Amino acid sequence: MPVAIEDRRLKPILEKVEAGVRLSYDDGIALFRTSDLLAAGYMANRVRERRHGDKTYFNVNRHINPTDVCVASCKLCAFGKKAKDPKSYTMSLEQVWETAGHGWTEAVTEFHIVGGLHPELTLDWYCRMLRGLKERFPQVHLKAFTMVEIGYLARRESLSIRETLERLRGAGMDSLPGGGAEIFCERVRRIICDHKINGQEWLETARTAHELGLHSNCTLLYGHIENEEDRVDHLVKLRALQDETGGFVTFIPLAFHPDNTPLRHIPKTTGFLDLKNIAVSRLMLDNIPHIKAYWVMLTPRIAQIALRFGADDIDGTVVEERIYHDAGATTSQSLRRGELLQLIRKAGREPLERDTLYRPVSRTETAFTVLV
Ligand code: V47
Repeated sequence: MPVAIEDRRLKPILEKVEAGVRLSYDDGIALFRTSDLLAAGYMANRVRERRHGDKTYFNVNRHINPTDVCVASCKLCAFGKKAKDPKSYTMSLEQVWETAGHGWTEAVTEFHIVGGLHPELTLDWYCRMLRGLKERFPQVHLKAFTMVEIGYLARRESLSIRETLERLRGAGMDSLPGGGAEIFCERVRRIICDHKINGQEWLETARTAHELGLHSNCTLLYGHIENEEDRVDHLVKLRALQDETGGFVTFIPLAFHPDNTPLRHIPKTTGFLDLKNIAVSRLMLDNIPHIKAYWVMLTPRIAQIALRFGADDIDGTVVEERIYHDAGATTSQSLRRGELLQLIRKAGREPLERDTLYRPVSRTETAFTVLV
């Protein structure tokens, strides 16, 4: 199909995309630098449709954030609080289990569980939390703990990453979400999140999880002080690890939300940059099956457009989102299943409810079956 490419530097990239050839680091830089967003979007959409046709995935999930107490003081974050802050909270185990059951009449298939780096919650506490959730909600997939939380727990318990992951898996952890990767470049990491594990440690933790047979997602945080080289370097590192392990399921580009953070002087990302990140990640990450347009972060309007710029997933019902809303997100905290269906259909795509590992889900109003 003929396509108008205004930026002539993109022609060799188009040829590679049409031939299914892997893009180079320099191609990634050219894509980030071009203002020809429509050409980048066209190419990403070609790749997306080759892999998934019109299919657009979503799930019925619930976020649970057991605590916002965090020993780190990352400049990118508006969620974490010190234990002595009267506005901080830590749920009891009973409160976690009770929260899990609140919300919709629509049965959830996934709990997405992340929280601050709490100085006193032990590995045993987290294992009891997972076991209690599995007892009460045996059919629900537990996607829990960023690589950063795993690294912190391991250090506090003087255990290896492998042993920490094994214990959590034994207690019911089914997979890991993609958060905490931010940007692997140490120059940037030192400024935005210097209290976290470094980029190499994030990748090593993901590698260990994958070696144990656990799947995970991965992310990149853009729109703060990083540059195009930092973004492409990050994507290339994820791609290299995926070549080795095949353990990443979905990539989620995350737009920085500056409100209520020490970096609040940084302007919010534009729709242009948001769509560019979706498109470039689809084009660069040729070995990661899914690209998610996280509607909470992008707004449902931009997420819908992203489904024509490389994304094939829109995340889920969420029910109660805190991390982005603490940082000024103006989106709703939840969407109903019917609203997600409408969003996808109105973008001319075919909605497909999935579980966390992308097996199709069939449901009545209050129950579901994972079709294997
Ligand atoms: O780890 C924190 C980021 C992540 C801010 O795996 C911020 O399916 C922007 O990882 N502005 C949490 N971003 C969210 C996340 C996620 C979301 C949806 C789906 C999945 C998945 C994962 O959000 C954090 C951090 O990288 N973050 N603060 C902020 N002010």
